Amino acid sequence: MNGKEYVSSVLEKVKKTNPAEKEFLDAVIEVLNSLAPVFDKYPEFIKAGLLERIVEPERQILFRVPWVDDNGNVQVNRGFRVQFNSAIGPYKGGLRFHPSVNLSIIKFLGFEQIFKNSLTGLPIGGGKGGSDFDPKGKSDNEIMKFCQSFMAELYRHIGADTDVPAGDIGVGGREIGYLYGYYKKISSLSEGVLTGKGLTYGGSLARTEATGYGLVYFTEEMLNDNGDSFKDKTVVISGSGNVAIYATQKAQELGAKVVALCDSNGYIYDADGIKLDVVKDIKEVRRGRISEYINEVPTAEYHEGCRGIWTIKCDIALPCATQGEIDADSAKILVQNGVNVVAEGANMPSTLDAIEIFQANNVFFGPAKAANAGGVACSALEMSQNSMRLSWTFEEVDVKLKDIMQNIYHNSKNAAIEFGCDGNILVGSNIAGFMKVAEAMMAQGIV
Ligand code: NDP
Ligand code: 2IT
Repeated sequence: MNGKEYVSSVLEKVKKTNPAEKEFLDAVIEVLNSLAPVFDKYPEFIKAGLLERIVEPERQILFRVPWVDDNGNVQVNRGFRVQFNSAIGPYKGGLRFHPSVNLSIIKFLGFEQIFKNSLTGLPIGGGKGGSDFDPKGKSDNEIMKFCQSFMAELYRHIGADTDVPAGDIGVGGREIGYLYGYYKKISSLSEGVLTGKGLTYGGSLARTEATGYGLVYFTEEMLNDNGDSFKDKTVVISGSGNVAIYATQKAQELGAKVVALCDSNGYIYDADGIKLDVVKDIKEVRRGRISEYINEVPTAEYHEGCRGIWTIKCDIALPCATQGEIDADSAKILVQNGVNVVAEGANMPSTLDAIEIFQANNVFFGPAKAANAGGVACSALEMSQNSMRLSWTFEEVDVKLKDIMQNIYHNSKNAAIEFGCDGNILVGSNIAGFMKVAEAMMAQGIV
């Protein structure tokens, strides 16, 4: 059996055994489609059933999360933790709280996380979790009650050397604080069981900024490598959460003009460049909606519906909201408008069709697992600091983050060259991420 035949036989099996899991299947297709040349070079991987094992999570935990709202009503949500692969280190990956969360979404995120974490060069395995809980419109007390009930079950499955969750959509500093406090109470352990912690109880400087900054460091390296940079570029960034805000900040620092941001209701367009202090006040302090921006900046425009953001002419597009936010139609419009670079801050924001369109039109494409690895990389640096019981300065962490992002770019580029796909960072990142996990799994026997 050659590499191509092996990959398609495993894909068929994954489709048959996970029929209703669209997001998970898309993520598996995207990775496996890059790997055929690896199996031609290392047929021993086929004999070891490496792919069959890697597409099956080591463990999937589903649980009931009951809590009482401010009106005294009992609410029930579903909790998830998928511990996907621990070949190179403890399971590591965020928790997402969003009403759309289901097993397919958590599995796609966990699967991506395996290769992303490997690309960071740090010893962390892949996992993901979350709940269909909707934090929007909930009081602080309700958020705390939910987090405590969620942790009342999760705590028995995690630990500083077992599985280390962090934030993702709907989970930021506030939620991590409530989750950590309850873990400590019921386990009696003060340990680095979560990352993204507050600075007063073991958090790392620069973790808040890390995903957005890392995305821009990665993209700047890709641009520099092609004789270009962020300076004077027009940039569209989707989302207005953690990743979008700090991507905007770093892109502006490098001389770009960021003209648009969005949330799930609509987008703002500010031809003069987004005023980030206004956005931070709305989103981080008031937990408001992006539409409020035009109250403070009346020269800007607000449009209902988030897809319209991709009709804005730009040189660089950084999708930083959620999966599937750029479909083929949006990709075509971006290309018609002359986009030169698309780098993914969100996980799987471009559909498989959209990626094909970018590649067919020679758009420089930075895939999520490479471009947004800065967040989890900094999480691993938080784990290191917790183990040492020491803290590094912001500058020390930032220098390490930048170095990691530049290495991810070059390792992905070099893997693409080695396997005959020069210039294809998507294929290169899949192969580079896969190789380390594969070698670790080969060394550890059939487990
Ligand atoms: P936040 O919760 O801070 O922000 C999410 C943003 O995306 C909000 O503006 C939100 O709008 C918008 N959004 C969420 N869902 C949708 C949707 N269905 N349609 C349109 N807009 C939506 O999350 P993060 O910034 O942390 O995460 C953003 C993306 O980055 C996710 O894909 C996440 O997996 C990825 N990521 C995050 C990392 C991190 O360290 N935080 C690390 C690596 C990747 P609204 O307020 O209306 O919901
Ligand atoms: O998708 C991601 O990489 C994250 N949400 C960050 C995970 C982490 O453990 O910091």
